[in-house]
Amino acid sequence: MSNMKTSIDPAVNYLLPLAQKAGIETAWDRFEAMKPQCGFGELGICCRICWKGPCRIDPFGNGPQKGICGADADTIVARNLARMIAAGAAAHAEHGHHVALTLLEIGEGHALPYKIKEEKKLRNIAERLNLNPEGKDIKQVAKEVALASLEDFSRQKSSIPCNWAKETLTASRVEKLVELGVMPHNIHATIAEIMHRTHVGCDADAVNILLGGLKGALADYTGMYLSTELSDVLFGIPEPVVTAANLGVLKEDAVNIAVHGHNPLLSEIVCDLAIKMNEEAKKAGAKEGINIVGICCTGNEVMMRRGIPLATNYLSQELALVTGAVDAIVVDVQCIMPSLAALKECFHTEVITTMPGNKIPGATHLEFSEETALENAAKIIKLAIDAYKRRDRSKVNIPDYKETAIVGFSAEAVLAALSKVNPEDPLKPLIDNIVNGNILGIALFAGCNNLRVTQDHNFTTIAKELARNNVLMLATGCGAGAFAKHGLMTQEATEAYAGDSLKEVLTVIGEAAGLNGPLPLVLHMGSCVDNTRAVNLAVAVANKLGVDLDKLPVVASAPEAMAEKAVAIGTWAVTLGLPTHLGIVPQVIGSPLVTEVLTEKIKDLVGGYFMVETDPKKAAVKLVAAIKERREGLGI
Ligand code: MSK
Repeated sequence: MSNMKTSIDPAVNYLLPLAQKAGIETAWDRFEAMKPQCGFGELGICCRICWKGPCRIDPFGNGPQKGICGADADTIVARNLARMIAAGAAAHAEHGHHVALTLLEIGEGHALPYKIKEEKKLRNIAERLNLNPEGKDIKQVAKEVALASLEDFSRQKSSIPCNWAKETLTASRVEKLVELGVMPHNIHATIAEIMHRTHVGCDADAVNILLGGLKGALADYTGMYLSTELSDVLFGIPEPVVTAANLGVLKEDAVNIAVHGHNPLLSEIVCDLAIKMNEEAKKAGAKEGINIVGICCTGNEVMMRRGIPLATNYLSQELALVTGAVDAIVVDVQCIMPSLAALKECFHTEVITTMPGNKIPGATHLEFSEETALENAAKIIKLAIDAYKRRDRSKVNIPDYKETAIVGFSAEAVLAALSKVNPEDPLKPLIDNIVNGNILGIALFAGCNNLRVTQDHNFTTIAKELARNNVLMLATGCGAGAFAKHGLMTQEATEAYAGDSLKEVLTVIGEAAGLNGPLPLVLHMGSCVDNTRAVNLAVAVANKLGVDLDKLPVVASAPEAMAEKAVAIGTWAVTLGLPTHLGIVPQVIGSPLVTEVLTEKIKDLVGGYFMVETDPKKAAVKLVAAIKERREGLGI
């Protein structure tokens, strides 16, 4: 392996040598074997969209400067980027579509093992979507909200923006996006539009393609927003809960079931049923019964809503199995390494895929449907209990590492905590402290792990620097997982790393909210689909101040971005007006034009822009500078 440290996670550093000794291959080995990675791909100048190719542009100017069809580097880079955004948007769209369809079925009275947990939130959503819920039966409201959400996948009139985009942004942002022609009217149509315009022989104007990409990113935002809000309706609004993170949450004397992926529709039922089937596990010899743990964003979902501990984040998912203590890993969609099934050969673990469009050769496929969710979950738990009986105790190596994490800071939970300080005007304490400088600004950490950097290192380094500078921090996805694993979602972290004024504010709010101490240093806002929770809060602040989002001292950072979804999220963050940091060099720099548009010119259009900085300390300096520039703009 190279000299770059693989991870700062002690559990990873404990297990990786064991894996290597046992000849078990992990992502880190495959990353090494892949080197040197394709330079054309890294620069984004490889085109594979037709069978005349593949074509690639010579970045040094000596070889071909155009593909066989005549597309130049700008066109190729812009097309590749737009297609990544479309793929990210498709992932979130499918997630949101699935949840909305489930809500519709509930509204129509179908017998499903789900119920509406948050009636008040559902009615609030209905009001927000102008559906006038007053006096209506809750099932009727569910049906109308589901149909209004599904309309965002089916509307044919391109002049009418998606409901969830129009009703969740500031009026001035909506106006700007409509004016730019990047407001989506239909999520699926917008994805299809990108796939069409980037087809061979279509849009060759890089800037025009990028505008299509912004529209795709806003389609992604729309799908994400409705996913999160409707999931809250069905499964509950997250509230602060104390739990734990890292592989030490696995238990030697329990049937350990890891839930992994993104969609809570199955994992919620597995969690419910695990309580009921606990005795069965005990009868099988597991003294501590069933222990559900989470990985990646299904992990974040159940951690936020139920306090289920998080085993690990994206990059170390294979190592969960290397502990030899996971009896079943149940996966749904997205960010699941196909290599998990191969690990099944070395351990007793049942690797169970559940979604029709997400199968892995070698895994056990147990198809999930909403109608049969209870039976599916029961079968999964039975498979896990059987596997537990086969567990080879000599192969069990649970690293003794776990950290406390206080998680569950939905927008509602943050407002509830603030309302303890000022019941009449909950946002006032937050805004006052931003205005007086006690809080310099707000940073949203999002995104994945990426092997190109030391796992979790960028997240923790930037966060400690921002904390020192009194920046309030929110996190989602595998970034949130990183902070949870490294103890930065604790009150102790606030004491240790927050600047004096930030510490004071977090203490006042935390004490008022009954936490007997400060709020944690980084607030866990959920899975990667939940980034819209941060927008919810930012829009409330912007509306209260009477400014648009691009005026707020709010920044975003994806220090280890990896997935197409992260590309889509980063792009909508920029489109909504946020300076957005990437800690990984994006695959666009083969086009100076595209690079310039994304990092500079776009600022004139939407206010936001990308900043690329791979050094986490320098990234923190740049993020603080961006916040200060916004503060100056506001005259504070
Ligand atoms: S799981 S998209 S690695 S955050 Fe949401 Fe993590 Fe990124 Fe997947």
